[in-house]
Order: sequence, then structure tokens, then C-alpha cells
Amino acid sequence: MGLTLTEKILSAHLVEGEMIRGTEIGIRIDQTLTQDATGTMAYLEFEAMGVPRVKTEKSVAYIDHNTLQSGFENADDHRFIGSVAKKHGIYFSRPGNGICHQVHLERFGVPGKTLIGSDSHTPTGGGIGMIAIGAGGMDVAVAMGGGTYYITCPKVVKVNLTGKLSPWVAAKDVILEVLKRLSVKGGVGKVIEYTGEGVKTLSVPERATITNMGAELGATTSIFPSDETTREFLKAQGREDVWTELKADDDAVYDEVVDINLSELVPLAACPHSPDNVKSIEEIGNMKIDQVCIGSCTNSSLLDMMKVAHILKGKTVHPDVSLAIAPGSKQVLTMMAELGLLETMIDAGVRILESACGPCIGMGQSPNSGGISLRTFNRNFEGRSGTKDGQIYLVSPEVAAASAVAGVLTDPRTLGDMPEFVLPEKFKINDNMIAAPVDEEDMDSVEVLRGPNIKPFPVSESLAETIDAKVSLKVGDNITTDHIMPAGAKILPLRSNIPKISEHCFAVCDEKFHDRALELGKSIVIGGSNYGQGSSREHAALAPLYLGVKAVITKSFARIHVANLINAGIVPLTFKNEADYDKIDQMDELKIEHIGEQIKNGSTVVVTDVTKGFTFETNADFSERQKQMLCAGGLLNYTKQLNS
Ligand code: MIC
Ligand code: SF4
Repeated sequence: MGLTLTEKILSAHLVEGEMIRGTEIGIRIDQTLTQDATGTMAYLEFEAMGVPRVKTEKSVAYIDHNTLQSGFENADDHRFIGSVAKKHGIYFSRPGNGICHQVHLERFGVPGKTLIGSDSHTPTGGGIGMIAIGAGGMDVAVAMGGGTYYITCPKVVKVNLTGKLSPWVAAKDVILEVLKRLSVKGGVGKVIEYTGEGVKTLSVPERATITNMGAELGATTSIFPSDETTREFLKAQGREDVWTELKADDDAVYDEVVDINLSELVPLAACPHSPDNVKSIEEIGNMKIDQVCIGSCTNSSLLDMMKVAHILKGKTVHPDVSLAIAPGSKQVLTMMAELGLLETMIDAGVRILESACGPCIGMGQSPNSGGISLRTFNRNFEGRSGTKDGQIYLVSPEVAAASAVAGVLTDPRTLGDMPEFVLPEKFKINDNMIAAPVDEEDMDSVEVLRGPNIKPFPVSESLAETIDAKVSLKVGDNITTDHIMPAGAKILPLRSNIPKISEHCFAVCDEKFHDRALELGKSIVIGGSNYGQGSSREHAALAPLYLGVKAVITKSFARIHVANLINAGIVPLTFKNEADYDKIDQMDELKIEHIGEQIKNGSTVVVTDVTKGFTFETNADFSERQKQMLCAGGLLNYTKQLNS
């Protein structure tokens, strides 16, 4: 029986377990990446582990998220990360060098290698045939220290691509179509593997757009084969030597098959407030728009910028629209300048932003009240833009640029003939904004620079005999980590200060949560399905931990978040009977007796609702390792126990 590409790479890196779907496996990690908003915690955790030098083949720390410096906090965090990186063997991509995923694809990614990153869009690397997975900071810290990374052995979904995209239809429309079909939870526990004749019609940046936004499916990761197109891309990056051909066997067996005929796709948009709320541009109609933002790790490649500049050439941005563009990397920006694209954009009235995440994470460019904003990004969760009632539509760069000129949502197919956009044979290579670490023998000479905003992270206690606590919050389905721990320009500077950032925990759902949780001392949160979808931020576990949340009981969890909860020592349980969710109210008192025993001895944990006088069963499907971690009170305590 043949193997999928996913199975080939995973089994080549397997260090624990067996390749049996649904069971926990441990894999060796070749590369790691961090970004600044999750990186401070990851490096504090790395320091706490006491490993002097990273043991990976390549670890890179990027500064791309918290780039607005309206106080000392972000600048201090940048310096901290820069100095920690220099000391411990990590390459440091300085602010201005670009968005982690774009730069990593350009300069560091290697087909067939494993990469984990403290950012949920790490699967961008799947565009060149990597198994690239988003993870919590603590898991990245462990991997940097040479430790194993654990995942549930995934099912593999084959997306069989046939045909060729029609003019003005984009890679973004491919992933929006997949999201429309599978939904934001359709990828949980799965790797999405793209195959078929259609693959060779897509360039590497297009493939990377697709694997990037596979994160919105809840998938473990997404991957394309590494073929001649990959070789050309790496050659243009001066890195042909790292290329290898990689593909699934012809008789590979997949768990599911999704057929997509590229020729039949049309321009699409994800409507507020979910990436899977997808409609065609035609269906939505000529809606008046207020803002357009082009960029983010999904759509900020040179190819995207070439298309946008072509559409803007000789035009002026509509007077009622603000158009902001953030190129993905210094390389993209320099080449835009060289090729004259920058001049075209400036001429048209574009607001050029620095090469960073920017508006995607609410770091500036929040739309006007109730404003309609078209964005080439990957997430449109409520409030994420920084404007609570902002209406965010996720679209391709082609739709974005055509609409920015017209002032209304516009189908780019109305633009007439589309020229062929060809990527240069050679990209401009200048890695002068990537600082190499010092040699091991010089590491003592590097002082780690800590600002006053950098506070120690909370560590859980070992699991109590009984959890007897009130429900501090009950929320519905599809709660994102942007609900649990919002981001944006005001809150992100607090990422290295858990006590302070906790003041904003769940504020999107209930502004009183912080005070109530503190008053209760310890509490339990109740959630619906796909709880914790979206970002990898472990702050969505660390802030509740700090506020005394001991357990979270939901209908189902998103992959990265549940791992973060376990790492933090918060018990994640799911209802055996979803109807029990309806019976529980906020402030009910719940009692879980002998919780440690229950977790250790089986896969069911019985909970009593003391207020309502009924008991219900929850699933506690943990691996042996996870059970021990929960009983020890999280990953750090567990590791200490192992080493003592
Ligand atoms: C995001 O897109 O939500 C982020 C900001 O990149 C996050 C990481 C974070 O919260 O810092 C992610 O996707 O993991
Ligand atoms: Fe940055 Fe947005 Fe990509 Fe997250 S999704 S890494 S905030 S560009």
C-alpha cells in the first residue's frame, strides 16, 4: 500500500508511537520559528528549561507582529528576543525584515523537513513540501531544546486539483472554496494534502496562500508536493541545493477525497465574521466599501504585489476608500521598488505600510465605525480589526485592488484580459536583516536585555484532589482565541505581562469576566464546539490560568488550544452528551471529585452540577503523557518531575 506525502515525512521523523490515525505520535522537529507576540513567552519558557543552546537544525525568531511602538513595551520585547536569540543559537529576523511565514518560505524553508512555529499560520511552509505546524510557545520551546513534539496522528485528506484557474481567479479562491465546503472545523485532526494535475499550474506563492489559510480549517497542517515549480522557486532564492522531489505514492490511500476543478472556480469572499462564511463576489453584489487592506502572511508575495500594481496602474484609489498595502518581506518590498511597482502604487494613492502583520492583527488601520473593509488576510473574527462593529470581508488581492479603485466590491473578471504574471528567475537576496547568533563559546558574553514589562509567566500547581468551583463563564460555539485573549495595538504590548494582559481576558464576550474570575478565586469555563479556534497564542491558556480557571468543559476543542491548555495544567474536558451543555448556567457550582484518579484510570470524568443537582459524564481522552502532565500541573512541572 502506497503512502501519502504526509505519512512519508511524518514517519521519517517519528520518534514515539506508531502511525495509527487518532493516536498520539511524537516527531522530531528540524526547524522552529517564533514571532514576537508569542515569542517572549516562548523564550522565557526556553530559559526556564535551562538548555543553553538550541538543538534544532535551524531556529529563527521574527519580529513582525508588535511593530507599532507607542510605548516602551514592544521595543523592549524586540530587544529581549534579539538578545536571547543571539545567546542561545537562534537566528533573529529584525523588525522590518518581514512577516515570519513569508520570510521563512523565502529564506529558510526546506522541503521534507519538519517545522513548528508559535504561530498558527506556520503551515505556509507546506507550500514547499514541509510538514509545518502551528503550536503553542511552550511546545516550540521544548522543540528548540531538542524535545519531541506530540500530535495526534492525523487523517490525510486528498484535495484533488484538476483544471487551471481562470483569469482573475486566485489561489485565495481555492482555499475559500475549501473553507466553504469543509468549514472552520472541517480540518480538525487532519492534514490537507494537495495533489492532482492542477498542482503544477500553481506557483509556490499561490500554494503557500492555500496552505497558509488551511489553518482556518482547523487542520493540523496542509501540504503540496515538492516538484519542478518548487525547485524553480528555491533556485530563484539561491537555495536550489535544499530542493528534493517529494510526492505521494500513486497508490497512496487517503481518508477523504475532495475534488476541485480549478477551471470552475469564481472570485469569492469570506463574509463577516467567519472565514468559512463564503459567498461569490457576484452573490454579494456591488457593496460600497470603506477600506481595503492588502498584505498578511496569506497574500503579500511579490506575485500578489505584481497583480495589484497591474490593476492600480494609472488609476487613483476611489475617494471614499482607504487602501493600505503591507508587502510581506523586505525582499518583496525591494523588488517592488526595482520593478517600479512601488511607484505605481504610490501614484495611485496607496498607503504603504511596513513589511509586517499590521492591520491583520489590529496593529493600526482599524476601519471606521461599522466600516466595510476588504482584506486579503485570513481571519475576520469579530473585533479582530480593532473596530468592534467593523465588517471584514476576506478576498483575493485581485478583488481587493479592483474594488479599491471602483469604491464598490468588484469582480476582477470585469477588468478584461489578464496578462501572464511571471515571477523573476532570481529574487533579490540580501539577508542583512537576519542576525546570526554568537558561537557557543561566546554565549556568556551576551547579556539578555529585559524590560520592566517582562514578567514571569504563571505556573500551575499540581492537580487538586477535587475541583469544586463555579462556572465563571458560559460561551457558545466557535469561540476563537481572539475572544479569549484579544489582540490589537492596545493589548498586544502586554504579551509578556500575563497579570496585565489578563485584565482583557474574554472581554469580547463579557467585560466583567476578569473581575468575576478573580473574585471566585478558582472557576470553570463552559464552551460550545470548536472552542479555541484560530491563533496559537498560549496567552489564551495562561491568562485563564492566572485568573484561576481550573477546567474548561466544551462540546469540542481546536487542536492548538487544547494542547496549550494541557501544557498550562488546565483540564480540558468534552461533554459526552452535548445536551448537558444546555443544562448548565453561568455561576453553577460544579464538583469534580478525585479528578486525578479519574483522569489516570480511564477516559471518562464525572462532573456534578451541585446547583442543579445532576451529574454528567465528560470525555477525558488523554494520552498517557497528557494524563501525567495534567496531574503534574502542566508541561513545566511534568518536565521537572521527569528530570528529578
Ligand atoms: C494571529 O494571526 O492570530 C496571530 C497573531 O498571528 C496568532 C499568534 C498570536 O496570537 O500571537 C496566530 O495565528 O497564532
Ligand atoms: Fe501575522 Fe496576520 Fe499572519 Fe497572524 S495571520 S502571522 S497576524 S499576518
